[in-house]
Amino acid sequence: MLTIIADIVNIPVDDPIAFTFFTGYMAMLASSVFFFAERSSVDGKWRLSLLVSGLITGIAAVHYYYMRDYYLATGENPTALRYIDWTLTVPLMCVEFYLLTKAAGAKMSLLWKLIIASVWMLVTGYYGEAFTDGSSGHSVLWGVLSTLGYVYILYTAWFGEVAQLASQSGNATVVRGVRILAWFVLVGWAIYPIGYMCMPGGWLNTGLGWSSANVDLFYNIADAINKIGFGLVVYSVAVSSSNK
Ligand SMILES: *C/C=C(C)/C=C/C=C(C)/C=C/C1=C(C)CCCC1(C)C
Repeated sequence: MLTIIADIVNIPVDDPIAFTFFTGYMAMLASSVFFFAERSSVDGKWRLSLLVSGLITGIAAVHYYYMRDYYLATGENPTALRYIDWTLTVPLMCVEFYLLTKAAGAKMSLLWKLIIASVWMLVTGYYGEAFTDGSSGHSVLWGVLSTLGYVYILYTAWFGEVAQLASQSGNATVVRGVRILAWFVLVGWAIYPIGYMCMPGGWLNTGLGWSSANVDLFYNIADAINKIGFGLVVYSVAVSSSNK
């Protein structure tokens, strides 16, 4: 308890990782309140999408609450909590893609393919991170396997079923929204593998000497951008389609 208090005192001075755990937690919590409250200002068919946006940031807020304390108490990466959070929130981001393209005929099979790809990406990534022996071989092998799932989602969002359904929807707002989400997957999600490469055996760790503590700095920044950003894009699609 006393060490936690001492650590709280030091946060603004010398611990950017703890700082992003605190700000990340507050930002996720505030975003959830916003998405839930705004459900009443959009058309009925968009309410489920906003509920999912609020669940994504809400689930993250609870995990940040615990990850922040874990980090303050131990100074280590809360890897298990991190991956539990992602295993719930990334499939929900796939649900957002499904809901956006549902009116254009998206089927449950599309949702399942995206969910399976995301679970593959996370289980292999977790194996790479949690069971590391510090060697490059381990980190690269599991990192590459994980990237296959990532590339599948990326392809689906840019060129595959999601992109095709969006253009068939004939709704310019949905086309634009899906395109912006695809940019999030390309740029925002790419921050995660960069963080992964900071762990022992990772290329940035062995190559540039970056510390494994930086893993969480990258993950915290990426989570704020992606979870809140995704939700805001869905929100803006919902609002502009509701005012018509
Ligand atoms: C809200 C959480 C999100 C959007 C998490 C996304 C996570 C990824 C895109 C993680 C990807 C990884 C790779 C592509 C390879 C290395 C291992 C991972 C799991 C960090």
